[in-house]
Amino acid sequence: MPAHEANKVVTLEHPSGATAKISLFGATVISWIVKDTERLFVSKKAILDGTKAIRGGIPLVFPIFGTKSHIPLPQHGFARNSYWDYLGILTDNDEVAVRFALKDNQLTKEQRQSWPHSFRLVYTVTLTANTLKTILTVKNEDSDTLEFNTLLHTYFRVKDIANVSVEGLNSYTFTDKVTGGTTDVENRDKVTIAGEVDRVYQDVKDHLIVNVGDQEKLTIDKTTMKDTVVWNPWIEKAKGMGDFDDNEYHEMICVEVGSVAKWVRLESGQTWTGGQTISIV
Ligand code: TA6
Repeated sequence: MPAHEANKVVTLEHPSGATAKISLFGATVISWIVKDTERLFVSKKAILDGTKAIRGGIPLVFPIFGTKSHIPLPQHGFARNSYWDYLGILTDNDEVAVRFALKDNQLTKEQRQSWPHSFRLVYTVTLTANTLKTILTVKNEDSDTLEFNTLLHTYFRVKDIANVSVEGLNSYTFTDKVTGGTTDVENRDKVTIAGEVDRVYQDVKDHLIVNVGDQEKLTIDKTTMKDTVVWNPWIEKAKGMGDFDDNEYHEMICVEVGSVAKWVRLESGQTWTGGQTISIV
């Protein structure tokens, strides 16, 4: 049986000095350091005792995005609130990877009642000198078809949100949660943040650029993840989160790749694979 150590954190170390840390709780990436700089944001008020999803890093959203009236699971599903099994570390001379697994038999009775499917998730985090790849596979081990949403809820650390922009979203339709779910079409080459932003851009191309300030940029190359969410809580929503400091909205932006606008259908016995590679340019 693979190790299952509650509250444990796995550290990946690359010969270049790059490191990553992943909590077994939610298989949440909670740190990614490249060139001695932390690239992910984790709130200083994040709860790390397993009683709440970690506020920051890369929470893994599955099997629902948001809430669904007909599926009484907590917001964003159970994957980020569950202890995953540690499957081990693989290294070669250029990359170091770790794998985690979550199966239906690790869920609570309530979770199984809310989402009664036999499944197996395997999540692989791979570190190289200047990239972090996070790939999820979903195996339908049931006799029936299942449907799911999934999303990598990545919190990028930035020095000042005023100097941040996201490129690659121009011309895409988005649903705007801030305006109550209206849809619109993005017309900016660079999406900037000057207030609360909570948008699901649909069917977006796979290559995005996040300018994080000081002439530094990251790229996101997504695979099989159709949509991209851009989120910053700004002042009022920041005040409303107990696990987020009132002023931390200045220091983060969420650019989240996922398949959330539509359900992903998975036939019995089928496997789905999707994820992202984030690169420091
Ligand atoms: O990804 C954006 C979003 O869906 C926002 O609407 C906001 O709710 C955010 O996720 C954080 O959700 P959480 O459940 O982690 O507080």
